[in-house]
Amino acid sequence: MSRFLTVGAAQLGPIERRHSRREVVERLRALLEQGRRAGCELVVFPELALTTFFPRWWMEDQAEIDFFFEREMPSADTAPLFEDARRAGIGFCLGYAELTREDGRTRRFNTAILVERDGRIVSRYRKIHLPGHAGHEPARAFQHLEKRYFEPGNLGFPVVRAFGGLIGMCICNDRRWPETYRVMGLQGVEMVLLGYNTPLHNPPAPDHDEHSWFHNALSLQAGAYQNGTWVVGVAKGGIEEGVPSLADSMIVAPSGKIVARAPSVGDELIAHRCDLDAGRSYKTTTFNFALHRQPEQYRLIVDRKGAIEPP
Ligand code: ING
Repeated sequence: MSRFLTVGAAQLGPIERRHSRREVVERLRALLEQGRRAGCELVVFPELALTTFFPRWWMEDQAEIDFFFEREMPSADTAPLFEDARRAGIGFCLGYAELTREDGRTRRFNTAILVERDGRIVSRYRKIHLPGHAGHEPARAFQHLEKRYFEPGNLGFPVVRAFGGLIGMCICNDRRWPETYRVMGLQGVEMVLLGYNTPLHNPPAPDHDEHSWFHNALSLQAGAYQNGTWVVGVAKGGIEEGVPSLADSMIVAPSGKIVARAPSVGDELIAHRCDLDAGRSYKTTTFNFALHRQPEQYRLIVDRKGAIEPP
């Protein structure tokens, strides 16, 4: 008896700096309603889905920076989304900038939460791979200051039992690193949920720009196939505060096949009825980790941070 989970990828178009949390939450509620009508049990929103992608700007005033962070979740502004979801019996994944107090100090993370159909937050993930730079680089057309505004995540890559399966999360740049999927694969993950804000121009490597769509799909499809898991990638796309950003949200099967893909660059829901057992034939044969992997030969992956070439 297969376990099916109908999941929706709720792609967002641009969020401008002037858009209030309340205005954005109304867009999220509209996408959730589209998900309800499509029969979704789980709706996935993008990375930093409550605000514009503020790491594109150099800011020095901490109060100005902290404007973009949430101190509580749900908050007064996001409570209506939680209420709609609970009332509809739909779960969701939401990316946002998290400001919290831990170990006696203020911490700031690029965070995603997983909310079950009864409204409970059942998992939290904090982005581990922070791309970009920490210092002001005015020569760039726009900044990418995630290393300045966030700490690297301190929760690992958790996989939880939810929605009748094994669900994991990651965020944006994480999707480009095979370690991300493998750590979750080693926990038996059946569906990886991730949001992204990806500029179509990468100032340090403009020659990569034309490959943006290919690199996105390649990363999601490889992660799915090599770990026998579903991968749901959800964009905040379009031209946001003057920065053209990749859309191309998609749902990828454990075979690596793309089964749903957003044709627009705006607010749009795509959905698919996912068979959570579809990864089994990969996990029990080609990617039977227990049978085939040789971890003692992989030491460098954990012990070494940067590449060291032979003499
Ligand atoms: N954004 C980008 C991403 O990894 C980036 C950073 C852009 C990396 C272009 C490489 C090329 O999709 C975030 N938010 O991680």
